[in-house]
Amino acid sequence: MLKTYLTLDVWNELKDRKTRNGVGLYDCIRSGIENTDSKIGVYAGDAESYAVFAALFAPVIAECHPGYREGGQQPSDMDAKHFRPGNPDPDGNSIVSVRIRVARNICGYRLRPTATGNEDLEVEQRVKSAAALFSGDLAGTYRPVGDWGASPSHLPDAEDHIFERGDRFQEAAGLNRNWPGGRGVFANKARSFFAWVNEEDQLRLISIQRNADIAAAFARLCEAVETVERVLEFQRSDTYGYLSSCPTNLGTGLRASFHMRLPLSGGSQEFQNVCMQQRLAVRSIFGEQSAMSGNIYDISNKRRLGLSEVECLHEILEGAMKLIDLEKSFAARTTTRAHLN
Ligand code: DAR
Repeated sequence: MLKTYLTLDVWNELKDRKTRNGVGLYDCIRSGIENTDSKIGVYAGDAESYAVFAALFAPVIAECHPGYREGGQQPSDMDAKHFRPGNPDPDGNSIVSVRIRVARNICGYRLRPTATGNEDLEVEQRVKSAAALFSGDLAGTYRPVGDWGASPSHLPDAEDHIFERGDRFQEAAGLNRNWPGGRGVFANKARSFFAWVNEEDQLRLISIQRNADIAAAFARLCEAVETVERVLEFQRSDTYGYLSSCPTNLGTGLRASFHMRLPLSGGSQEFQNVCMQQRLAVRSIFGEQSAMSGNIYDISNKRRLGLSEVECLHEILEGAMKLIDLEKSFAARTTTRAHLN
């Protein structure tokens, strides 16, 4: 997208601009300059970057969020009572787990790509204080990344518990500066809720169900957000909603992903058509930059801006149910062929 939208005119318009924090155009485009295979290639160095470098960010944002119209009021709905769906996978054959996360950044600090070491440490302390308010199912412990040590025996066993040093895209964006200072993970006792501190955003709140119960995952996440909002105020604008370093996470900052077992239809042209029509992103279950392997897919909502958190969940739910129907139709064809042979 950087190649497409950083035209010579846009470059000449933006190249000498700085935000009040001193963030320049290069701070925002370095990742895409150094990694020309980036899908996006840009990160915002601070909140003001979205306005100061709007000539570049606005078209990127429009492409990241299909159907988004610049200038609208971004809605927000983190009320779990507004999302009470039925079980999308009553047979229990397709959905292995569901994970919902929101990205948030605290007012008064730069975004992570240009954050100073002191800002990272201050954010870490503020989040730890907020995490001390978690009670009941959310109660747990915070562990700085530096504490994990090198030996795998120290690493927690839950796949979503840890985050590692950022990939080459994040490295070039400046997200690994002062690693591992100020980074850490809060986990509740049941390992169904995590708070990542100072990864790509200052805060990632993550709720997991190792089944298809997306309503339970969302209810837990809403409780966690309501708790931390007692002491933390998040960066938000009327048009772009909750601000994040990557334009893909503006608006709600919400990525809801199902890990789905689709042995027959997974990867087929019909599978790809449903994902396109339903605005679904498909990733490996081993991470965004990992290769696909096996027949379990990470299926998530592509749109995060221009609709509310509850609407994001309805969108991914509808998409997942269509993929389950497709898998069943493939199974029926297989059965029919078996009968005919
Ligand atoms: N790899 C970067 C980031 C794409 C969006 N994913 C995030 N933000 N984790 C790219 O521009 O391709």
